[in-house]
Amino acid sequence: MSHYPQLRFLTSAAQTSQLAPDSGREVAFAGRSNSGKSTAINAITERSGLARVSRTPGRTQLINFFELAAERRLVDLPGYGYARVPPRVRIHWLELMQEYFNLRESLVGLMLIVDSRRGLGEQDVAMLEWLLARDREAHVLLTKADKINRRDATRVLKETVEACADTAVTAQLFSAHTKQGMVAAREVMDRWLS
Ligand SMILES: Nc1nc2c(ncn2[C@@H]2O[C@H](COP(=O)(O)OP(=O)(O)O)[C@@H](O)[C@H]2O)c(=O)[nH]1
Ligand SMILES: [Mg+2]
Repeated sequence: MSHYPQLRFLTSAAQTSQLAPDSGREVAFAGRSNSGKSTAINAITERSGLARVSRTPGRTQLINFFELAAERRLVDLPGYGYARVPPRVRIHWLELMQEYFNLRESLVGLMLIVDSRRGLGEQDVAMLEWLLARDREAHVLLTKADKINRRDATRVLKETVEACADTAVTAQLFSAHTKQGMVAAREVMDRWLS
C-alpha cells in the first residue's frame, strides 16, 4: 500500500507549453543522470514501477508529472550531467529547466538527488541557486548510502551541510535499498505539500 493511495501519472512535458496546470502545490525531483532519482521517487512513494529506473541514463528530456492527491504533485525533472548527450539536447535541457523554474508558481520545493559517492557537483549547486533565487525550499538526498562506509557517509553529509551553510537548504543520507532516511525524506516532502 502506497503512502499516497491516489498516486497516478498525470502527464509528460517536452516543452513548457505542455506543463500540468500550475495550481496547488508541487515538489520537484532533480539530479544528475544515474544519481538514483527514479529509485528515490519509487521508494518514497512506495510504488516500484512509478518512475522508470534506467540502464541508459540521459535519454529522457521530459518533465513527468504525478498526482499525489488533489492539487498535489510530484515532478520528475530530466537528469543532467550525462557525458554522451549532444549539445542541442543539453541546450534544450537548460532552456526547459530555466523556464520551468522561472514560471512555476506551484513549485514549493526541490528534492535534489545526489550520489553520496560523488557529493555536490557544479550543476547540482546551479540547481540549488535557481531555487534559492526563486525563494523556494530545497533538500538534498545523498543517495546510495548503502554503498559507502559510515565514515565516508558522515564526511559527505558534513561537506554538503557546510556547502549549504548560508542557505535554508537541508541535507540527509538516503538509501532506497536499506530504506535509510526514507521516512525523513517523505516528511520533508509532506511538510512542503501541506
Ligand atoms: N546500492 C544502491 N543502488 C541504487 C540506489 N538507488 C539507485 N541505485 C542504482 O543506481 C542506478 C541508477 O538509478 P536510477 O534511479 O535509474 O537513477 P536516475 O538516472 O537518477 O533516475 C540503478 O542501477 C539503481 O539500481 C540505492 O539506494 N542503493
Ligand atoms: Mg531516472
